Amino acid sequence: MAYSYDDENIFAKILRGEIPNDTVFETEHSLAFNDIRPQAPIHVLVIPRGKYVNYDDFAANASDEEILDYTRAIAKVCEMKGVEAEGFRMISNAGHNGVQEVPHLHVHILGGRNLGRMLT
Ligand code: IU
Repeated sequence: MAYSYDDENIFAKILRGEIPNDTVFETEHSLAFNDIRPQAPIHVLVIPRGKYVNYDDFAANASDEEILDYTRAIAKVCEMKGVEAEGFRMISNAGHNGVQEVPHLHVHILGGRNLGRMLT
Protein backbone atom coordinates (compact mmCIF):
# COMPACT_ATOMS: atom_id res chain seq x y z
CA MET A 1 0.00 0.00 0.00
CA ALA A 2 1.23 3.51 -0.83
CA TYR A 3 1.10 6.05 1.98
CA SER A 4 1.15 9.81 1.67
CA TYR A 5 2.92 11.60 4.47
CA ASP A 6 1.61 14.84 6.00
CA ASP A 7 4.60 17.12 6.61
CA GLU A 8 2.52 19.24 8.98
CA ASN A 9 1.80 16.48 11.53
CA ILE A 10 2.93 17.28 15.05
CA PHE A 11 5.77 14.74 15.15
CA ALA A 12 7.17 16.11 11.88
CA LYS A 13 7.24 19.52 13.57
CA ILE A 14 8.97 18.01 16.61
CA LEU A 15 11.57 16.38 14.35
CA ARG A 16 12.20 19.71 12.60
CA GLY A 17 12.68 21.37 16.00
CA GLU A 18 9.66 23.65 15.54
CA ILE A 19 7.96 22.28 18.68
CA PRO A 20 9.82 21.27 21.87
CA ASN A 21 9.74 17.74 23.24
CA ASP A 22 10.89 16.00 26.39
CA THR A 23 13.58 13.80 24.84
CA VAL A 24 14.44 10.50 26.53
CA PHE A 25 16.85 9.10 23.95
CA GLU A 26 17.91 9.80 20.39
CA THR A 27 19.97 8.26 17.63
CA GLU A 28 20.73 9.08 14.01
CA HIS A 29 17.43 7.59 12.86
CA SER A 30 15.17 7.58 15.93
CA LEU A 31 13.82 9.87 18.65
CA ALA A 32 12.16 8.90 21.94
CA PHE A 33 10.26 11.41 24.09
CA ASN A 34 7.76 11.44 26.94
CA ASP A 35 4.10 11.48 25.89
CA ILE A 36 2.42 14.79 26.82
CA ARG A 37 -0.63 12.91 28.13
CA PRO A 38 0.92 9.96 29.98
CA GLN A 39 -1.36 6.96 30.53
CA ALA A 40 1.06 5.27 32.93
CA PRO A 41 4.01 6.33 35.15
CA ILE A 42 6.25 5.51 32.18
CA HIS A 43 4.85 6.50 28.79
CA VAL A 44 7.44 7.09 26.10
CA LEU A 45 6.87 7.48 22.35
CA VAL A 46 9.56 6.22 20.00
CA ILE A 47 9.53 7.50 16.43
CA PRO A 48 11.76 7.07 13.40
CA ARG A 49 13.17 10.32 11.99
CA GLY A 50 12.13 9.19 8.50
CA LYS A 51 8.73 10.05 7.06
CA TYR A 52 6.72 6.89 7.70
CA VAL A 53 3.01 6.95 8.42
CA ASN A 54 2.78 3.66 10.30
CA TYR A 55 4.51 0.35 10.87
CA ASP A 56 3.45 -1.10 7.53
CA ASP A 57 4.90 1.89 5.66
CA PHE A 58 8.11 1.68 7.71
CA ALA A 59 8.60 -2.08 7.26
CA ALA A 60 8.04 -1.78 3.51
CA ASN A 61 10.05 1.36 2.80
CA ALA A 62 12.70 2.04 5.47
CA SER A 63 16.32 0.97 4.98
CA ASP A 64 17.76 -1.95 6.92
CA GLU A 65 19.85 0.58 8.85
CA GLU A 66 16.77 2.58 9.88
CA ILE A 67 14.90 -0.56 10.91
CA LEU A 68 17.80 -1.82 13.02
CA ASP A 69 18.29 1.60 14.60
CA TYR A 70 14.59 1.95 15.44
CA THR A 71 14.24 -1.57 16.82
CA ARG A 72 17.26 -1.06 19.05
CA ALA A 73 16.13 2.42 20.12
CA ILE A 74 12.89 0.91 21.43
CA ALA A 75 14.84 -1.71 23.36
CA LYS A 76 17.23 0.93 24.69
CA VAL A 77 14.36 3.03 26.04
CA CYS A 78 12.96 -0.06 27.81
CA GLU A 79 16.39 -0.67 29.33
CA MET A 80 16.83 3.00 30.35
CA LYS A 81 13.39 3.09 31.96
CA GLY A 82 13.97 -0.23 33.70
CA VAL A 83 10.62 -1.68 32.64
CA GLU A 84 11.88 -5.07 31.53
CA ALA A 85 11.97 -6.69 34.98
CA GLU A 86 8.36 -5.93 35.91
CA GLY A 87 6.98 -5.88 32.40
CA PHE A 88 5.59 -3.30 30.02
CA ARG A 89 3.43 -2.86 26.92
CA MET A 90 4.30 -1.68 23.41
CA ILE A 91 1.49 -0.34 21.23
CA SER A 92 1.47 1.15 17.74
CA ASN A 93 -1.90 2.42 16.59
CA ALA A 94 -2.58 2.62 12.85
CA GLY A 95 -5.28 4.30 10.86
CA HIS A 96 -8.92 4.97 11.58
CA ASN A 97 -9.82 1.74 13.35
CA GLY A 98 -6.57 1.85 15.32
CA VAL A 99 -7.49 5.40 16.37
CA GLN A 100 -4.13 6.77 15.31
CA GLU A 101 -4.06 10.44 16.24
CA VAL A 102 -0.69 11.42 14.78
CA PRO A 103 0.09 10.11 11.27
CA HIS A 104 3.80 9.48 11.85
CA LEU A 105 4.85 6.00 13.05
CA HIS A 106 5.20 5.83 16.81
CA VAL A 107 5.48 3.04 19.31
CA HIS A 108 4.10 3.73 22.78
CA ILE A 109 6.11 2.16 25.62
CA LEU A 110 3.96 1.95 28.75
CA GLY A 111 5.06 0.72 32.15
CA GLY A 112 5.43 1.43 35.83
CA ARG A 113 2.05 -0.03 36.80
CA ASN A 114 -0.07 -3.08 36.07
CA LEU A 115 -1.65 -2.15 32.74
CA GLY A 116 -4.53 -4.61 32.95
CA ARG A 117 -5.71 -6.96 30.26
CA MET A 118 -6.12 -5.38 26.86
CA LEU A 119 -7.42 -8.42 24.99
CA THR A 120 -9.98 -10.77 26.43
P1 IU B 1 -1.92 7.71 18.82
O1 IU B 1 -1.27 6.37 18.89
O2 IU B 1 -1.64 8.41 17.49
O3 IU B 1 -3.38 7.65 19.13
O4 IU B 1 -1.25 8.56 19.96
C1 IU B 1 -0.67 9.80 19.81
C2 IU B 1 0.01 10.15 21.10
O5 IU B 1 0.76 11.32 20.91
C3 IU B 1 -0.95 10.41 22.27
O6 IU B 1 -0.63 9.52 23.34
C4 IU B 1 -0.68 11.86 22.64
O7 IU B 1 -0.75 12.13 24.01
C5 IU B 1 0.73 12.06 22.09
N1 IU B 1 1.07 13.42 21.76
C6 IU B 1 2.23 13.97 22.27
O8 IU B 1 2.99 13.33 22.98
N2 IU B 1 2.55 15.26 21.93
C7 IU B 1 1.73 16.02 21.15
O9 IU B 1 2.03 17.18 20.89
C8 IU B 1 0.53 15.40 20.66
C9 IU B 1 0.23 14.12 20.97
I1 IU B 1 -0.83 16.49 19.51
